Amino acid sequence: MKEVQLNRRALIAGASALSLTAHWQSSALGQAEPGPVDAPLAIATWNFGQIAVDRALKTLSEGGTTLDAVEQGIRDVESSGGTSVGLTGKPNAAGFVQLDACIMDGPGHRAGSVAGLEGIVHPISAARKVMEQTRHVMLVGDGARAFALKCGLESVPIDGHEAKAQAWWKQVQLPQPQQAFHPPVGARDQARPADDHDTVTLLVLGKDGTISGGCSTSGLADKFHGRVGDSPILCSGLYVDNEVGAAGGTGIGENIMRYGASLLIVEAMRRGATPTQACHEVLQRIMRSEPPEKVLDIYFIALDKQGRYGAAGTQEFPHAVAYPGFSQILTSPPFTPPT
Ligand code: SD4
Repeated sequence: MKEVQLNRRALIAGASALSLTAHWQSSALGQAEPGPVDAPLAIATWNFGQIAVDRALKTLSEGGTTLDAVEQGIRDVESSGGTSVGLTGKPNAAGFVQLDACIMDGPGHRAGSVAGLEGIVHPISAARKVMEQTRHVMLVGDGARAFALKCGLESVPIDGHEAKAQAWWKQVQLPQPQQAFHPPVGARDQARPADDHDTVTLLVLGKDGTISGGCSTSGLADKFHGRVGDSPILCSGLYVDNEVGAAGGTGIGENIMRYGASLLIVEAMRRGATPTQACHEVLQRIMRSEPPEKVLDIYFIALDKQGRYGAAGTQEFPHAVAYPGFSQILTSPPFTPPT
């Protein structure tokens, strides 16, 4: 697996090698950013995103739709034994893995999502079933599990969870309002906090211009029982607009969902920003509104209808990109807003 740092130094030093493959071009912001590529194109969060993008391209090459590509790519990560996606994910504070997932299809602007889902092996498939087999967009908790079971999705028993969760709620100490609203506090440029969360978010552009996206996660480790993050919330952890492009997030969901960040990124692209510029614009906007001492730990990926893609976050951000003849982990540098 080859990692490429998306910065000016890499652009200059590696220009001959990189330009042959990743179509780099210099952006108005002075940072390297990828130029358009011929679809199909897939981009996904983190190193495990490579499993997702490779499977997405394979699914397309076998005749699948972009929606199939998203579902299959994410299913592979869900069953890869990773520590923050699927049933091997991070337990919450009560000791249970509660999963969030969402899927969105450009054509028809359709979407489905599940939140707080327990004991279902492929939450992304549950989200797709919500989209395709109900007149709703989102199902949560017990209802989402019952629906997934009714659809015949693979499951494991969750006997006794409810009683234990109630016992956990009885003894939990609630933080004071100020501590609750601003966790954790530290230097904004400090290294990324310990590996306590990660979401797979996957965006796919098909040859015909069709765009689909999805995400799946166990959410933040040690979260409150019942806590839902940004990932299953449309416009926050994921947004797809077939006329423009798509965006998705990962990181501390509370710092994404209060801004509807994925929608903001797509809307910035609608106004003419490239995917990288759009991610930067929204990061800058969020950073401006938050206390400077607050650790935000948020990351975004985006692609547009023209086959451009980009990613950026508050810290170094590995993400996977694939299109025919190319599949790599790229690493975007920490975003620092212009002064
Ligand atoms: C959440 N955004 O539940 C998810 C977790 C995540 O990288 O993506 N972490 O808040």
